[in-house]
Amino acid sequence: MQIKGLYAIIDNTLTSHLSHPELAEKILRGGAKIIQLRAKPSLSSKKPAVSDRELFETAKIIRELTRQTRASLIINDRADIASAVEADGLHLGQDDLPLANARKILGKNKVIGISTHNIEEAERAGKEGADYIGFGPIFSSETKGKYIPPQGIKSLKQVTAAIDLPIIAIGGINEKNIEEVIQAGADGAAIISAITTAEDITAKTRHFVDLFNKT
Ligand code: 3NM
Repeated sequence: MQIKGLYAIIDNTLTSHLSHPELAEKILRGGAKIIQLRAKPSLSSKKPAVSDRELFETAKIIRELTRQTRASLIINDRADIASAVEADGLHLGQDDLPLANARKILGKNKVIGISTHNIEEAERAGKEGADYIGFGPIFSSETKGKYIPPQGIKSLKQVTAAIDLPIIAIGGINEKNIEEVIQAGADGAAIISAITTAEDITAKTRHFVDLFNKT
């Protein structure tokens, strides 16, 4: 699969009235070709995280939706769930399973990406064999949960110049600032709130998909 363009994250942290499959359906209808399932416990309530079975069932439904729309599915954090639903890939954070171990579970043919928050982490992820690098937060983001200082466009430019892997920029990306992100050399943009909180999620997704198709 090609890691390029809109990378839409299916996360209902800010829109808990929609289930993950409902969000995925709207976003896929907007033409997204890469989606990531990110099921974290809600930040605002004390609800526990979803059970493994529930996560698996959700991932299975979304896998089917991506098959119907010829989109790729990446699972956040969980190599076991990625493997169980035959996802296209896995996305790891700095505190998740080490890449080499996740690779053993998933094999060479699955895509594995890593979240990085500075150039050193990005370079390390490249050396460890990541297939793509998530870099951020570029701008300040309400969605992440844990506060990480925004890295800005200047750092994004440094990373895109230094690392010869697809770079997916993340964090606070919206309609107003996405051009800057593309001009900084990012191969794609991972977006949550600018899509999930839109009045028309499908139309907003389509807007971002078209923007990348133009470039
Ligand atoms: N990871 P939004 S920022 C999930 O910097 C996530 O690694 C980040 O959501 C990182 O598009 C972020 O609403 C949140 O800002 C992205």
